[in-house]
Amino acid sequence: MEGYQVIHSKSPAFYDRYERKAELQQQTHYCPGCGHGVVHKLIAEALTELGVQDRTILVSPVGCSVFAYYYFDVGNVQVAHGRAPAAATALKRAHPESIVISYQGDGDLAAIGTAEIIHAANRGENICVFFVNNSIYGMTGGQMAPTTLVGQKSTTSPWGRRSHNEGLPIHVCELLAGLETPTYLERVALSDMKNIMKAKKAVKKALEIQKNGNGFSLVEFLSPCPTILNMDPVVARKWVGETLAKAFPLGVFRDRKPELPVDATVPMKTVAEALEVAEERAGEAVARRHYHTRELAVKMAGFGGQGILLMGQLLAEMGLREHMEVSWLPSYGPEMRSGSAHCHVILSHDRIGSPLISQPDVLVAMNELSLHKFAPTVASGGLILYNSTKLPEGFAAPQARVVCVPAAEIADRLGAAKVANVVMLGALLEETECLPAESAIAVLEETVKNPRFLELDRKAVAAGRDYVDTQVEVGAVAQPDGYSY
Ligand SMILES: Cc1ncc(C[n+]2csc(CCOP(=O)(O)OP(=O)(O)O)c2C)c(N)n1
Ligand code: SF4
Repeated sequence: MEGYQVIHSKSPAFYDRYERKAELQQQTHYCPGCGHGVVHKLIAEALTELGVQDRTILVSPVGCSVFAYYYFDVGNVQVAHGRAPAAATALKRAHPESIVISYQGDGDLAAIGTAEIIHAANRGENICVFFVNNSIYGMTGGQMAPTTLVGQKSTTSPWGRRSHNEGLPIHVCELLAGLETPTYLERVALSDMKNIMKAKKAVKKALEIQKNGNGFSLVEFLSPCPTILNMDPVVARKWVGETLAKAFPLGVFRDRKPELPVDATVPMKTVAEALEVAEERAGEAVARRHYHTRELAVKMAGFGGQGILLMGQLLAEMGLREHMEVSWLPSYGPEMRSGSAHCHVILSHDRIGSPLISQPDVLVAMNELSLHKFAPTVASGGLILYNSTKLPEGFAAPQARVVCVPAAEIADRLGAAKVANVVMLGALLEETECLPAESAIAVLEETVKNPRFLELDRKAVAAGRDYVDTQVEVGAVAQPDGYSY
């Protein structure tokens, strides 16, 4: 802009736009005067200054800051209420080179997540926890938090917190300072510029500790929540400095690297070593087979009792036999029979990020309900296998190839309606060529102990493959009135 010089600009650790709200892309979702925005800014600036944005993973909580992932241009994971330190532990251990941040409110960290924070700190996990203490549950409308002050009113303590009934406020830094393992614990306040600058130093220091592999840090920010406290933003900031900081003294509660004895009598082993499968696995890696896809995400759905979950397990077992990474995630309703059941199976040559599939490459729909429900979610260019001779009238899934396989009818002809799932598995193998059919037979031989059922399952796999081979032309797409070639 002419006549102006930009001396301060947005940190590159933030996205340019807040994508969630088309109409408010330059505005955060936080209330005016909220401390979360300030903490975000301090973290973003520190990430840039330390040059670690590219390898940072931010774990967002449940609470007003649940949408932190809309702002930070880093790896983002959002987790269930209170579980952020546990998720951060897993992320850091799986990716030791990354910088992992657990971002949490006081309801999240000090109420439902009490166990997670204490144990993560006690294990001395090499993570940073940024803990926003605004003395109240913000997002849910102002219930009492473990940090609510004695006498402070909330929707669940309308007469004010009473120590004899609700207990005294929990001082997280002091509590964690009772443990041997944390490296750095500091409480700061977002009450004025001087304290905000101290808060910035604390954020940077915590990140540096992690960067240098020096263990667990937690920075607690006393933070204004003008909306719930029903205060003007300026008054809320003042209240933080004058009232909240009196009950929660500011300062450093721990600043030293713990010297932990290493028990040399207990050797460190990987899970594979402990299970004595390490060598075998190493050999297997060389024998790894490569199919035409790097990853195949399959959703299988139908009624309970149709063997949907078993079909998924068999496919996952087959993947394991072929030395692939696999995941199997079941989902079923409360009814044992006739309720809906579905499962997600991923076969991959790389590590699997999440077992949850939102856009399957392949949908196996064993009934009409599942076809209608899940077909729109199938990825463009994906495949739908439908258990019928033809599609329901009016059904269309233009983005995918739809192939009808009358698995139930074929199973009936084989003399056992319940092997329809195995027929469909055979059809899936043939249509996708994702895994060799011998692998299915090997898995069935291991799983099915009764020779009569095993024979039936063999026939079912063969019949499913045969149907696709002989009845479905290459490139066929099913239409409501049958096949169009
Ligand atoms: C398991 C579970 N219990 C309860 C809730 C409801 N809930 C959502 S946010 C929240 C409190 C958030 O307060 P806080 O952590 O202090 O964060 P703030 O909103 O003040 O930033 C609660 C209780 C939930 N989402 N999940
Ligand atoms: S309710 Fe409070 S914590 Fe939540 S966004 Fe508004 S000011 Fe911030």
